[in-house]
Amino acid sequence: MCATRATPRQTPAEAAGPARAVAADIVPGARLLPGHLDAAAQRALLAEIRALAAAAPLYRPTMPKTGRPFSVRMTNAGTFGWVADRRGGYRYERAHPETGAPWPPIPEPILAIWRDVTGLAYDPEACLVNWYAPDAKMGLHRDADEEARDAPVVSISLGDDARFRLGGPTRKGPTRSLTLSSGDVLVLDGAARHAYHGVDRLYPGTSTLLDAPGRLNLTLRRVSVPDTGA
Ligand SMILES: O=C(O)CCC(=O)C(=O)O
Ligand SMILES: [Mn+2]
Repeated sequence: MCATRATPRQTPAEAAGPARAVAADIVPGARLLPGHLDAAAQRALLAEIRALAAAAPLYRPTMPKTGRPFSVRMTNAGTFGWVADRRGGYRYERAHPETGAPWPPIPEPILAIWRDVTGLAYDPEACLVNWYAPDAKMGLHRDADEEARDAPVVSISLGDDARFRLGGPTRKGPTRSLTLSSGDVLVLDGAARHAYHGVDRLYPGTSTLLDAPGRLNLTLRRVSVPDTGA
């Protein structure tokens, strides 16, 4: 599977040590699936994301406290989209904050990845698309705006490698870094579902999937508590 990875050279993080298969050792419930998507699947997904971004353009959310813009540009698919601004803080909305249009549905191939890696009977309701330009990053945070607190979060990486930091339940606790490469899928379940995490940096030029240096990340989340019939 790794043979299909579009990473022509080692990143500093990879050169530094065995950072690829350790996600589960950092926080129980974190499962890294390196190279889960082969090159053809990555290209197919990219076409889906381009169509999605044509309908729901990438935009820059702003920090609720300071009003400063994120370095990451975002859009969403699904019933709910994750948004952030001074007016309402971090939250889910049914419509794009700039166009006012409902988010497009989550493309079927993306739902298929969720079903494949989680084995769950219910689907995600939000697919956050993060676009990282080469100098973009995402600070340490927890995904905590969902009612469905026990549903896993599934994260899909496309494009250049990124240094992902994964910690524990407190912001100040120990963290470990791992490299996320194009085609990797990371499942945050159990304790890891509530762990602090962030993206420290990109390694521009490590993937040839995208036309320009940068990285796309898809984060799939269940927002409302699923009816499991229990
Ligand atoms: O880009 C990533 O790998 C992580 C994204 C993330 O944590 C988020 O969107 O909440
Ligand atoms: Mn997150």
